[in-house]
Amino acid sequence: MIKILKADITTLQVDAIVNAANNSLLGGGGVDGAIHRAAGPQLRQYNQTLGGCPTGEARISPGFELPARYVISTVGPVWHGGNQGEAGLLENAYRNSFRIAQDNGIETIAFPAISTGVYAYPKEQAARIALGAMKDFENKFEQIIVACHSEGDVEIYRKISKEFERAKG
Ligand code: AR6
Repeated sequence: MIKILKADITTLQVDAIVNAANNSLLGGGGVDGAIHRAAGPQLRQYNQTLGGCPTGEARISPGFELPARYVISTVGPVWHGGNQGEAGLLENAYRNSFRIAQDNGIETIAFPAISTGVYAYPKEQAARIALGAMKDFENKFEQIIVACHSEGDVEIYRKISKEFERAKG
C-alpha cells in the first residue's frame, strides 16, 4: 500500500525513514537537517564510519532517538536542466533505498520528495519517478509512505498517482 500524507517525516513510526542526504552523509539543511536533529548526534557519528555515499546509492544507519528504527540515507541528483542523467540518478536513489530496506527486513518505509528542495528537481517530474519506483516495490512492503512537507506536494503526488491509475486502465 502506498500512502500520500502531509507529515514531518521525523515523527513517523515506521521501520525506516529515508533521508535526502548529500554525499558526505554528515548532515545538512532541509529534511536532512531535521532528521539529524531528531536522531541526535549519534547519527552523524555513525555515518562518519560509512565513508560517504555516491549519488543514486543508499546507506543504512540506526534511527537512534527517532521513532523509526532505521534511517536510510540516499543522495538524489542536483538538477542541472535534465540532460545530465538526473532522471536515472533519481530513480536509482529510490530503487537502491528499497533494495537496502529489503536486505534489512524493513516492511514499513517513508520517503520525502528527494531532490525537490535544495537540489531543485522539478516537483512533478520527481513525483513521477518516485511513484514509478514505489509501484514496482509496492507488493514487497507492508506500507510505503510519501511524507510530503506541504499540501501542494500532496496534491502533486495525488495527481500523478491518478495519472498512473488511469494509464493502467
Ligand atoms: N519532513 C518531510 N519532508 C521534508 C521535511 C520534513 N521534516 N523537511 C523538508 N522536507 P531537501 P534535496 C522536504 O532540500 O532537494 C540538504 O542540505 C522539502 O520540502 O531537504 O534532496 C542535504 O544535506 C522537499 O520537498 O533535499 C543536501 O545537501 C524535500 O523534503 C540537500 O539538502 C527535499 O528537500 C539535498 O537536497
